[in-house]
Amino acid sequence: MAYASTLKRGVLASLLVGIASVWLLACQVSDSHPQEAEGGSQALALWYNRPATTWTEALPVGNGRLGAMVFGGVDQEVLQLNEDTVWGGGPNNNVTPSLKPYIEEVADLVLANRHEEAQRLADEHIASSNSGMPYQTVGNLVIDLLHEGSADGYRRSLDIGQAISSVKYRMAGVTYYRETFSALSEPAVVTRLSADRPGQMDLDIRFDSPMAHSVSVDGERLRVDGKGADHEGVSGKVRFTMFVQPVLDGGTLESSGDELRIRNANTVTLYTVVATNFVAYDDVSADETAKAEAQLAQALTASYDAVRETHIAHYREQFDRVTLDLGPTDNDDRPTDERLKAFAGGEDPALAALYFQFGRYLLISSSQPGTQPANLQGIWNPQMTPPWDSKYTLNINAEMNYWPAEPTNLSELHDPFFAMIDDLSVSGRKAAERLYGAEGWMVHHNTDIWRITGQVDGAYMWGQWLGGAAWLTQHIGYRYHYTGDRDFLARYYPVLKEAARFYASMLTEDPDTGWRVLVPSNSPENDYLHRGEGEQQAAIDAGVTMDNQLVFDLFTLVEEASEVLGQDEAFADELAELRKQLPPMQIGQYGQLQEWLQDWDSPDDKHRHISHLYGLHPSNQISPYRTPELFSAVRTSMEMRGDESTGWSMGWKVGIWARLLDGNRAYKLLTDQIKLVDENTESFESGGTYANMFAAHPPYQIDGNFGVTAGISEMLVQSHDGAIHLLPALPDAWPEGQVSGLVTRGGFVIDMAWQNGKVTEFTLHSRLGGPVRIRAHRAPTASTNVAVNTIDDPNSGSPNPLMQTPTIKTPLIHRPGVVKAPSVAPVTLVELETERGQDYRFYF
Ligand code: FUC
Repeated sequence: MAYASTLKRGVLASLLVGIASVWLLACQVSDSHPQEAEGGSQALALWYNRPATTWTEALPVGNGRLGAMVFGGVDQEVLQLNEDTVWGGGPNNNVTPSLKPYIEEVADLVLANRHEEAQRLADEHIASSNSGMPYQTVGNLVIDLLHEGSADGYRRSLDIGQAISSVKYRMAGVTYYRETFSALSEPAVVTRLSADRPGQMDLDIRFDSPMAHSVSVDGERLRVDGKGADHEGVSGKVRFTMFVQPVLDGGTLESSGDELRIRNANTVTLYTVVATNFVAYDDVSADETAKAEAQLAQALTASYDAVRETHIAHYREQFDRVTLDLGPTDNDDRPTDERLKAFAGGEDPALAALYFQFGRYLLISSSQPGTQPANLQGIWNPQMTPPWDSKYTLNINAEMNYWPAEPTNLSELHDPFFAMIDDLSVSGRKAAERLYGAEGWMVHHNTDIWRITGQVDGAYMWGQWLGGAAWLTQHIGYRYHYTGDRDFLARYYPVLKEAARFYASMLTEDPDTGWRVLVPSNSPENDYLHRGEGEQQAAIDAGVTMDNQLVFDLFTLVEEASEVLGQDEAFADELAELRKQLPPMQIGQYGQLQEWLQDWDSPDDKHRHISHLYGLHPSNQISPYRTPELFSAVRTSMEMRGDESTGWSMGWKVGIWARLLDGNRAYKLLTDQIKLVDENTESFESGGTYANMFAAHPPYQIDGNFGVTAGISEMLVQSHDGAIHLLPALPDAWPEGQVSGLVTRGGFVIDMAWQNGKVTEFTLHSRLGGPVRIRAHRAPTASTNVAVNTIDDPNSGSPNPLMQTPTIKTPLIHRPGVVKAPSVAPVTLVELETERGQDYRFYF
């Protein structure tokens, strides 16, 4: 069946509604079996048989910096554009020194156990000059296609094997084909419109945006000049210039007002560039127009085919490092949104594999060396004030974005995150000194492109959190442990050291216990005293479990780095001494891991944050082999918290159940997250996935995608617990499969296949050499001539320096009777010595 093409002009919104209603009146098109852009693979495609009618149906493309959401209409194509430095406001830091006496008073009240008074005082007085600036859209490139007739055979797809989005349909005997990509090799979004008959391309090109902007025609190109908005008293300092340059094969190009008109062309290729005056978080002195000119010149030097080819090659060099096959699907002929709807009830392991790979696609598309790190929405945002300003929330969300980077073989995509940490280590000195009179650097629970470090959105349950620097710097450890890169460690050692100096100077003796604690802080973003609306709640505390775990990990990392680099022995000794005085983890009255210093957890608490479980994941302080009671306590806490929550929370829970070695429960969480929701879903904590596979908080938040990708890799291979653990949490739903290219600590790359839920063979590629331990259901046999020794004591410690596990304080168990012994599948531990660059093959 076909649907009529209508040619209407008007504002974007009415056109989108128009597309929707035409669609509803006259669908369905689907006579065609899906076909990919040439060279693509069906298994790696998202596809739909109708145009996008909402933003979360549109398909994202990006080169780390420049992003577009492609709607794929028949009468009208819309590319909603982003550039990762288009933010509101300008260089500033929201550190407000007048808060210092209040922070001190709140700390004293907490230590005197006057928590409610402390909270009241904090709520009244602790707020910064601003709560950060918003990430903003550039606007919409609108292409009106002036063909008339009925379209059939419509297909819109995103080929994540090649990073190309495409639209195809037939109208009046002509097949139209359109593709868009954000070139990884050039600084441009490239769109080509073509047909299988000459002279069919009649189109008008224009631009609209909610941002302050002007549009003009500059020679044969469209030019837009715009600026970032003023926000919360900070004036907008970002300026951007955008050019859209059409390149025609045949036909004519004319301008009319601020539009370009193309008639009778055979093909049209549009090169869209956007540049800003942003140089660094404290410098907006660049010439945006000169940058845009240079970008356009660069994009136009090669032919379309050459740009496309280099883009694909660049993309595949990163993407193809990991392949994943979790089993077949019967749903190949169903559009992606229908597969999402059916996932929980059906058998579609291939969709879980697609979800995993889509997370890698999104990281490649939103974070490349030299770009800004992926923010709350990666780089895709149509608004001027998106939810939470689409900033960087540091009490889980920003870190989660980078969980897949090292294990899924995309290490260099982690670079923008380190660059941000570097910036914060400078801007955060002001916060440490002026708010706490402390040494080193710190940041609270949020930052933005200007690298603000003060409290955001008030103290309440979030703003007064002290853990930002400690959590961020764990990533320096991950990078080092996965790559063994000592130069990197040396380069970032001062950042680590200065973060540790902040915490060392902040740790205060708790008068009740004598332990050294951080105060005032909170367990992100949960409260222990929750009363009815309008009444005083309380979240502020000292020595919360997550803070203790974070400081423990940071000090441990600095001690390790100091030893590896042979410097600062005295400082490392000082940290080791302080580390011993941190509170131990505690197992409370229900057998749960205590979230706070006091046993305040409630079995009714279903809060989305599970911060105290950081000790199990992403940290490695808790283990079934080394700390069985704590391992069991985490399980109890997870049972208490329940499953369904926000997208990112469920992504985290997939990883936690994987670390709890429970594959079926991890899979259950996947089914909670891989379920179709739409833009009208209002429930704040229900998770789910939009038609375009963006994760829903709701609303859209990219961390849910990255959390699930990291979680699936944790289900297949783990390496945090002194050994490479093969298939630690495989669900019954994936009895057969194979994966290649997953990376572990120690710089090992794993290719593996399994059948009947058990590994049948694997190859270990040793990038760095050195000893390694492997944990599997039984001892493997080596095809290569190498000695493999069975290790009897699972707690004897890894011989590989990059796979060390910490020795933590003995936990306090308040009611030993309620702590259950964990039940975990028996495993065999073997050890071998590897040589740098060699492959080792094994079978069972
Ligand atoms: C934290 C979370 C919210 C949301 C926001 C961006 O504040 O508690 O759920 O993800 O970050």
